[in-house]
Amino acid sequence: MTLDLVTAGESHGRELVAVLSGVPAGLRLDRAAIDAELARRQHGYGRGGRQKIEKDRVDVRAGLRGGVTLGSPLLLAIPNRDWENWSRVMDPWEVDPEAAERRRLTAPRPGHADLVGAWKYGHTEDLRNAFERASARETAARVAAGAVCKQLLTLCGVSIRSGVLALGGTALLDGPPSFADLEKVDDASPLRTVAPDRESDLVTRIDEAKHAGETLGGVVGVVARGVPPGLGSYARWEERLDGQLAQAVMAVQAVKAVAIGAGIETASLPGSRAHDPILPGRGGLRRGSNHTGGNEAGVSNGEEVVVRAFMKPISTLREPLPSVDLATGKAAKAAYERSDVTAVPACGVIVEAALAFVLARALLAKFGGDNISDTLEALAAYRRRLGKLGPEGFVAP
Ligand code: EPS
Repeated sequence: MTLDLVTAGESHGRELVAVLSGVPAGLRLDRAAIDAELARRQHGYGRGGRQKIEKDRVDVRAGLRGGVTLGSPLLLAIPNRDWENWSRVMDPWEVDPEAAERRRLTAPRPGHADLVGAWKYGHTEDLRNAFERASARETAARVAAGAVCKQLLTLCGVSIRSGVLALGGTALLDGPPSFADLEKVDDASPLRTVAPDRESDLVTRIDEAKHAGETLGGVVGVVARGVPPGLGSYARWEERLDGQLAQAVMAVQAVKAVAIGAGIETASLPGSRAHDPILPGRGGLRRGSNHTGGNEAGVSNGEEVVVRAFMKPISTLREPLPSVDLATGKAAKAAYERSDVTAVPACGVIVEAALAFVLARALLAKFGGDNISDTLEALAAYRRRLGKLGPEGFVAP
């Protein structure tokens, strides 16, 4: 049984849902911890009016009894509060034609799903049919599922952190972050950056962008510590852990590039400086550096798993770019509805969830277990097998 995630739901529909199947039975879930992840995703300076409406909370509808997983698929639902204002436009069975007409969109935004969605699915009449699903609101469902994966990972000794490394062209940290860099991030700060003392300048930058009808992108770093060596495989290309991570992170809305470790920087270094020396350590092997970001040959090597995601600016602009009205075929300004100026701080939380899902899936693929205690026993046996030739910190207790 493999860990599997499907999400469903439209941005202004009744709710978002995630079906997470393959979670072992016997895992006690903490509901408040899932809600806390949802709240972290909603936090961050630069969000628009929608976040004032929503207060995301998880509702677990299946797969759980008395707070403990049953081994059956988990159904996680996050109601959309805004549904109240949109039900006549978005009702699954009966749409009010006048209300829908008022909300109809025909001039696609460059960079959003509008145009490709119209072409691919035949949504030319009303682009809303494309972008409602493409909206980054969907990431609330991924974060809820990721929060469940994090609870499983915590039992296995894995923790994940994230932070903003750059925003709107201002870099706060060059190169890949370490877990220690991300420990400087204050979740309660306006922007969740690695340099909290510089956030007030960035807040001003966001205010200026808002005033100018602009949007801003940036870079987030996410690091997982305590990942057992041996997740993923070089034996089959599709099982390579770095490939799985890149796919899941690139699949976050507006992410246009992904780097594992110092993947970008090592391209310009000679081999002698690019690779991480293997050294004798205290009770295990240690590495002289972690340029590889915890991944060698598509397999975790026990070092911190380090990922950077590069996010483009949000494509809904108050000063819209040139487009074509698909109803008339004539030049027009792209559609505008309220939007965020930036969602880079939220992107960090979402990439954490993407990492949590991929690492939990790879961990369950290696250690299996219909019940969580089977998984933990298999992990402990593996730890014993590696013994003193395993990575420092992952040796027999
Ligand atoms: C989004 C547009 C905005 C964002 C939304 C993503 O929503 P609305 O159209 O309702 O103003 O706020 O993100 C969220 C709602 C969220 O919870 O992250 C888009 O078009 O991608």
